[in-house]
Amino acid sequence: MQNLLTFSPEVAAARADGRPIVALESTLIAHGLPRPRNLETARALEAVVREAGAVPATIAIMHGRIRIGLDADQLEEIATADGVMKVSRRDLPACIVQQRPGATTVAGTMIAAHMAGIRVFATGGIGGVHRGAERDFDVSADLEELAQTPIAVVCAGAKSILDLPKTLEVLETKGVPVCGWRTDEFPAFYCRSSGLAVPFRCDDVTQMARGLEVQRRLGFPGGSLIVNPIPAAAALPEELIEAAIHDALEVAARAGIGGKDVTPFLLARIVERTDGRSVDANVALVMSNARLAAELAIALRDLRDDEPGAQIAAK
Ligand code: PSU
Ligand code: MN
Repeated sequence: MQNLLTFSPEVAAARADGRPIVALESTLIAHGLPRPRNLETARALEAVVREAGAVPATIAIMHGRIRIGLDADQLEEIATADGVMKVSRRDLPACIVQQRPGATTVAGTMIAAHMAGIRVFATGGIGGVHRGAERDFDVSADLEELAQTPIAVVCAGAKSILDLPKTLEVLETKGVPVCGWRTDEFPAFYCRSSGLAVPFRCDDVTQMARGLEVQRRLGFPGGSLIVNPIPAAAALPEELIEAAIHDALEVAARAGIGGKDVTPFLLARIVERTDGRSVDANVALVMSNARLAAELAIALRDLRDDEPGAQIAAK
């Protein structure tokens, strides 16, 4: 399978030296943020990971290869080309054989990152159980991926375009640890709180790394979700966002949007309805997640075998 992967020189060197690497997704860039902020953000995310002392690996599909780390031209292509495919698990084979440019979702990025030996991934929000899923069965493949692929995903929770209580229920059923970073509540992307409790809270990055290491040594197949609330200064008022989401859901239903188009459609509509304020918030939270992911990747590298959590797990 390794021959499906192409590493950028920067990521290849980091792997050879055992330096901490943070995976970054590309659907957020191609389909989640409007131009030109998307490309600026893609670059800024890589910069913040480097500043924090780790190596960024933005992941996308190009020319029939899974690219782990993009150069400047490739990053620009993913951000500006028309017809970039949104690639989740089920889309990967077709995207590769048809040699189409593809932007990987949370699920797609987790698969690629795991193949590349990367353990930590930063994004904005995950996909989840959509409102009304009891009727249309719209449940993101991201949840299934978290259940089966061992990557730590750092995100700002999920938008309330989703049904957040149902999303948390599915994560529990599938045995995915959800860890609140310095919070007791599951964050709602643009807002710091959702009124829903997280099962675990963690205030220390080394403890979080230990938890991931224990999970690995237990032989659990799946990943973890680390939820990091949007920085307070960037959070949006709940009324503003709820009104925008309401409107977006209505318009999507009327227009008969379905399948993989639902999430990008809702995101674009929310940008319009908030006069772009949602974009500033989105950029701020994903930057904060990238920084935390870098700290976590560094803490994972620095874990020592004789640490208490590690010893217990080894027996
Ligand atoms: N949620 C966001 N912004 C995003 C996405 C989700 O707040 O850009 C993207 C991610 O790439 C996620 C995907 O993996 O949408 C989920 O799509 P779907 O709901 O079709 O599974
Ligand atoms: Mn869906």
